[in-house]
Amino acid sequence: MELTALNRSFGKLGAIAFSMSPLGGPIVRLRSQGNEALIALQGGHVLSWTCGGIERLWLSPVSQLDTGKAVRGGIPVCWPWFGPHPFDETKAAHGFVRTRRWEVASTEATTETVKLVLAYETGMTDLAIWPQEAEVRLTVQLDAGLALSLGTSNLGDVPFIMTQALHTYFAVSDVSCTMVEGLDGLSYIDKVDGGIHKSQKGAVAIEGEVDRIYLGDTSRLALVDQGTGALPARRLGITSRGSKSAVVWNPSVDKTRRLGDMGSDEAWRRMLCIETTNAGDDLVRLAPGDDFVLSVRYLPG
Ligand code: TA6
Repeated sequence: MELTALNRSFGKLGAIAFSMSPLGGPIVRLRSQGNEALIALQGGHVLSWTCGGIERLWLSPVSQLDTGKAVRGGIPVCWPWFGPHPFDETKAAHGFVRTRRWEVASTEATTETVKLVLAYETGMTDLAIWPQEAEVRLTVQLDAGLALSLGTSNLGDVPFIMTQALHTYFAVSDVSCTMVEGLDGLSYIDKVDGGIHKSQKGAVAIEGEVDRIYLGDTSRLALVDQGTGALPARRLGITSRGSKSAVVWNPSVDKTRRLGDMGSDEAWRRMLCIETTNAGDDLVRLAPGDDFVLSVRYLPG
């Protein structure tokens, strides 16, 4: 559906508007309580979230839309698998919906909150990659904070197992003075150290490349950015449901260079991924007709 029709059908004056992004694809802008979010129809991808006048997400300055490549930064939707494909390494990491065009299902705006629902239903082109019939829906709710719900429905007649993630790239003043609280005592898979299982002691500090899948109660986390002389300290609460895992990732300098799409070799200093997942041992099995929701809410303070 093109932009005029989208605005006619789903736009809400002053709250919800569709436009063409300078990144090269259609986006929707949500506004509520002086806060704003930008979401691309490609991948149901949240590109930006400003809250209290501060951009809370990191987005690579070289990101482009509609290039067939996933956008680096924001909140990628990794579905219907997280990380490498479970048994076919020729398939793209983190599933295939990041580069698909999602449809607008509904919009809603009140004085307190604004809501957008985007949906993607697997089709013929996907069967070769993933032979299941399913629909994935992303609900984005903007108010004093930002909430996302990722719902999956099994539309087929056979069960399937999936993993997934809301792979959020947070903007930080400097990753060396940033920590993640709420994971103390949990076991984690250390992907930088041969995938061995370790136990977290205290808050997670970021020293060198960090790529960890934490397992257990990850429902109440916090990003604690102590700030630098130039940039203020800030804290962000991260509460989730439907997840028994979480990922903390920072590529550091070598992987930043290998990725080649972070915008600069030093970009890793200004971002930290804290991902709400069903990953590692935290698998989701959906019987025919079943639904499953993974959700997260971000709130400053
Ligand atoms: O969630 C962490 C991770 O799995 C890292 O290993 C790294 O690969 C990152 O995701 C980015 O993946 P992408 O496919 O977006 O380049």
